[in-house]
Amino acid sequence: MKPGLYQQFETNKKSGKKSFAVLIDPDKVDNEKIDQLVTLATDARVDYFFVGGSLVISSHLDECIQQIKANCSIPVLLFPGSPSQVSKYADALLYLSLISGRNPELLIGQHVISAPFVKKSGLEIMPTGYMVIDGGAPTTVSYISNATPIPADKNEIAMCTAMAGEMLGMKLIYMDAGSGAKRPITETMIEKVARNISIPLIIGGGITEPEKAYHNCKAGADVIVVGNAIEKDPSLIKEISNAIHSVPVNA
Ligand code: 1GP
Repeated sequence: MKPGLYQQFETNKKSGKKSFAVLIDPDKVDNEKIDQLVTLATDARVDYFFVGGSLVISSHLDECIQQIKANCSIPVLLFPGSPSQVSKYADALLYLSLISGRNPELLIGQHVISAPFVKKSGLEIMPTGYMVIDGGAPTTVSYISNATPIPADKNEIAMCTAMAGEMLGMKLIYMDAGSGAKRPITETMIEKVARNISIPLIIGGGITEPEKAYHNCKAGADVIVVGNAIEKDPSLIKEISNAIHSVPVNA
């Protein structure tokens, strides 16, 4: 266990330093691909790896994380699609509660079942209010979660949901338009949410361009997550990382 990752999130938020997380879905990578991503991410000064997926059909979650850890010092955070996606080899777990939905299983049910296992893992636990925003097409997460996403133009609903999440004790808010979303989350929504919470804000889903990542950060995102676009074109890692890290601190 490596304590202090959340502290790093908080410190970065206070100073206005923006971070970049590369999402790796264990179902979509082989060893060669992991090595390639690790090399590119290290070179591009990527801040975090998020590892997980809505399904994770393959059983090589542990191996995937071990391989990342053996080849770089970038922290690995689990972004689990189900309670079975816990690996002691990661540094921390985004302990997600789907606060935008009304499916009790994903709000608290699965947490009850997995609590002893999660606690035993020794991972740093980051309680995360997970909000799915409509990205223009049904995504795996919206189907699997059986929960209606927040409509893309309902900024006030997003704002109130995030505020409630913070007041309930969540330490992070993750707004996600879903992997491969046609329409990523708007800057207007990000700004509205960011202005009304004081915990770090993670944004992901459908981000394919460095400019978008940059504008998301300017609007108030603290961490940008990109998966799909990088799977298709790994050279984007450097461009997106540069864009995110070029946001002036405390801008
Ligand atoms: C999905 O937020 C992540 O849960 C990343 O989305 O794969 O579209 O980049 P993409």
